[in-house]
Amino acid sequence: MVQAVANANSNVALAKYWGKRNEDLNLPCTGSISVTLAGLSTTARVSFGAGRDHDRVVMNGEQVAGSHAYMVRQFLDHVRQTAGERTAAEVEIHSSFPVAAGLASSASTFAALALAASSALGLSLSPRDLSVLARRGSGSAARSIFGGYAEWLPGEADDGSDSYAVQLASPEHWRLGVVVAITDLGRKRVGSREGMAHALKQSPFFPAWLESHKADLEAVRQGILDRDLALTGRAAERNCLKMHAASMAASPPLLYWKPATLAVIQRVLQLREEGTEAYFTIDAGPQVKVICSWPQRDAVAAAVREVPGVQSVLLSEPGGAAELVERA
Ligand code: 2P0
Repeated sequence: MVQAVANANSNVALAKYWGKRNEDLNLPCTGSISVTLAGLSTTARVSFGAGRDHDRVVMNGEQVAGSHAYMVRQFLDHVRQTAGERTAAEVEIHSSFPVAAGLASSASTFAALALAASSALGLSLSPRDLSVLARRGSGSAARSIFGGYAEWLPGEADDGSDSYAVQLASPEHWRLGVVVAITDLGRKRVGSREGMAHALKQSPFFPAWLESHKADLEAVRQGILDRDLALTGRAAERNCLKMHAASMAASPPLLYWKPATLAVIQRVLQLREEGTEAYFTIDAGPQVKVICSWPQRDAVAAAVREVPGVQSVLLSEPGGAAELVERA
């Protein structure tokens, strides 16, 4: 039997991935840029050759079936094919934060799985190849291979060989404060995969989302390189609102927000009027991530915690790359 354990952090996109040009290979319509989130991590243990007939997938202590298990099995098939392996796997996944609630659990899960499964099978992949592999599991996982700030280059090749993430800047380059406001812990009704496909096909605003994305991406990249919070934050907010506007305008509509999501947005805007530089972003769920300067992180967290409907607040900052914890 061979096994490996790896750990990867989640990430939050400041210029977002929303829409694919190839659904089978998770090839995006646009580039995207994210911050890898310290402390919001997933550990994956993968063992091959333990004499099982079928892959067994356990997430946070419970055996999973349905679409989650299917995605993991499909991913394992791809890794097995690459490594010339035939045996079934036992997979244990553990996340330190609520899964399927818009906190990018698929990003940290597939980044950790890519590293654990490829290491267990003796594939010694470069970070770039690991990013290509992680992308096959879930697009946003391509970025979670790297620590700090990562940019996923969309690529042009039909086989996806040039669609991977690169590190834009290390965690030490800019110690950003990241405050995560949890407004609802229920499982979301429409996952990202379905949601972005629906927006692409059914939203009259989707072409506008694509056309205006590049300017946001460039502003976010420059903002990060210059450690310019206003440039980064304003572009991230614009980009987030456009992604959600395009989704809301789809038919039938796709609305990820809860009342408390909007209440946190309003509080962040008010914080800025009061002189505290803080900016929001929201992924495919109701939680709000607020970025701010490191020294203001506690004050921003305290303000957000008091917003009616906020259940809890997590504190994060730019975190490290995916890591191999053990190989046997
Ligand atoms: C992002 N999201 O850039 C965007 C913003 C959600 C909103 O990437 O189908 O779970 O597995 O490639 O990566 C979430 O989408 O989708 C996501 P798949 P994924 O972070």
